[in-house]
Amino acid sequence: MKIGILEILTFPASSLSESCYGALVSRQYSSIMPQTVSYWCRSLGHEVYYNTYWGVGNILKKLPKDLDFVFVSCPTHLSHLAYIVGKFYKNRAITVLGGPHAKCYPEDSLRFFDLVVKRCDKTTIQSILNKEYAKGTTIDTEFAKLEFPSVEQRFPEIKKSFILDRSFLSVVPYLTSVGCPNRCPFCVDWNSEYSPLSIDLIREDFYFLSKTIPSAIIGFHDPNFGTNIDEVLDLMISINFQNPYVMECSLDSLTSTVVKKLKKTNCVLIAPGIESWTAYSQKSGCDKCDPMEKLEHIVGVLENLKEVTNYIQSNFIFGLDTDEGDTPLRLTRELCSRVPSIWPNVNLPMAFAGTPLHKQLMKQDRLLPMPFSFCVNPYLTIVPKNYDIEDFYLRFTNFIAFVTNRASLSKRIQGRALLEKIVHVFRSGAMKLDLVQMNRILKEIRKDKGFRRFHSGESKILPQYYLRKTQEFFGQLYSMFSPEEQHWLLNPLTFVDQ
Ligand code: B12
Ligand code: SF4
Repeated sequence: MKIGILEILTFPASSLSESCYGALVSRQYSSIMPQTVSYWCRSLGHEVYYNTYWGVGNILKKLPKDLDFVFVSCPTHLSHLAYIVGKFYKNRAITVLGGPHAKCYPEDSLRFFDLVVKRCDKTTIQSILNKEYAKGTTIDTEFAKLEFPSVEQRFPEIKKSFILDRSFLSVVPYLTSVGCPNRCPFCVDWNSEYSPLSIDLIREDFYFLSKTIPSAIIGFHDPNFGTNIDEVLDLMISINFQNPYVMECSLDSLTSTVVKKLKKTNCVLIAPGIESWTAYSQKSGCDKCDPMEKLEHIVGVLENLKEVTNYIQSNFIFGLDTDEGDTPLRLTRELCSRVPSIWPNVNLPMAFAGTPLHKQLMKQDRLLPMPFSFCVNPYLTIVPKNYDIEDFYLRFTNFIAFVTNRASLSKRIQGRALLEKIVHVFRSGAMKLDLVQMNRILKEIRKDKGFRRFHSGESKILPQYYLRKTQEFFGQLYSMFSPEEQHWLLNPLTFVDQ
């Protein structure tokens, strides 16, 4: 059979700089599961077309037209693009949606796809191809242990993200574990079992990577890499694994022993999750600290990390129920002044269905009825507990203006290698586009009372601004949808705890 697999990685680019960003950066966001599904289908003897969409070109031309099955994967904010693909192939192939959006919103996804997959293994995919599931089914397979193909086996898929056919600067998505022992209420993995993958297989993959593509960057996609970090670093050191790599982990896993080991490897970017100044302090290894003590502790850890890598991104969330007044962003700003080389990545809280946060906000009637495309920065889809909407956006806008201003940028790139400078300039530019959006939102807040009432939860009527923006997200393709489908897009099933 002919099978297509498409992973959607970003919005369509609307300018040359966005196209360049897509080609160089977003293209490297590809994840392991679509590549794995592609390999499984190949190994079952099918003719497989795997591709990713990184914002350039016509999304409907990324796969052949005449397929028997189409598998699509996307995060929630890009689900409208997946729905376009689902609709396009509706009567041409059996359409299947998997990935983060499918996992959180299967009922809504079934409006546009024949089958939706929450969890799966190779046997599930085989059953789908054998047409064992009726159209309209949500598939959720409990499995004992997920087995992934080796890097060598999924190499044809990995090569798709190579730039100009070269591995230099391309990222190979990699997992050393699945699940997480922590229980953060905003995370889709809050109730998953932690399970490390076989160290022997990891060793074989590392040998293959260093022999075949030694300059490719390894992107560790483990939900919580910190749990496994000691063992993986020991392995890297013992076999002298020198591929560059990027990793995300909670700050508490960066103990002095781990930092010593990190120094012996080729870590080019590290992104510790700090999340908040007043909550999740155990994740920063600072359980009983007050915010000022936490700041000192974090400055200490980040200073040490500077000896490991030049590129440190610290991850925060702004707008949690524990956030109040100017403390959160003032302290983040203070952190940037103390360690000016860091990139502070501040996300707004998102309550994805299936998480305890979603359940809590649904109960408190604090989830805003917004189309899925807004489930990403700089949009706010929840009613914050301690901020009025104008106050919230004013603080956030000032902060982003500070992060992207010339002075902050020049301090951040001082003494850095050319490539690091380019990446920072690109990221600042992309963030400035968010700033433009945030200023427009502020303008709407000030001129439209309905906008304010919507954000305080008093009105359920979607403001005109968001309506126009939704149509903009779809572009000309909006007219592909019938009036009923357009109604679905504007009123997604976000409130069912699925
Ligand atoms: C690695 C990762 C990334 C990487 C790689 C991105 C990517 N494309 O996966 C990077 C750092 C680039 C990234 C970026 C972002 N991420 Co991210 N990321 C993760 C993370 C930590 C792990 C995902 C993973 O690979 N897990 C391992 C696999 C094996 O498990 P799994 O995903 O549960 O998959 C199972 C099933 O879902 C299914 N499946 C998965 N994919 C597919 C595909 C098909 C075709 C099929 C049939 C089945 C299937 O099979 C698996 C086994 O059952 C998750 C958090 C988490 N703890 O899961 C967030 C997560 C996926 N990210 C999230 C978000 C919001 C983002 C960003 C928007 C953040 C931001 N503010 O910019 C960007 C979006 C980038 C993009 N275009 O995709 C959300 C998505 C929620 C949602 N509903 O959309 C998550 C869930 C975090 C959260 N908030 O809880 N992320
Ligand atoms: S530590 Fe990370 S992966 Fe684990 S539950 Fe918290 S946010 Fe999710």
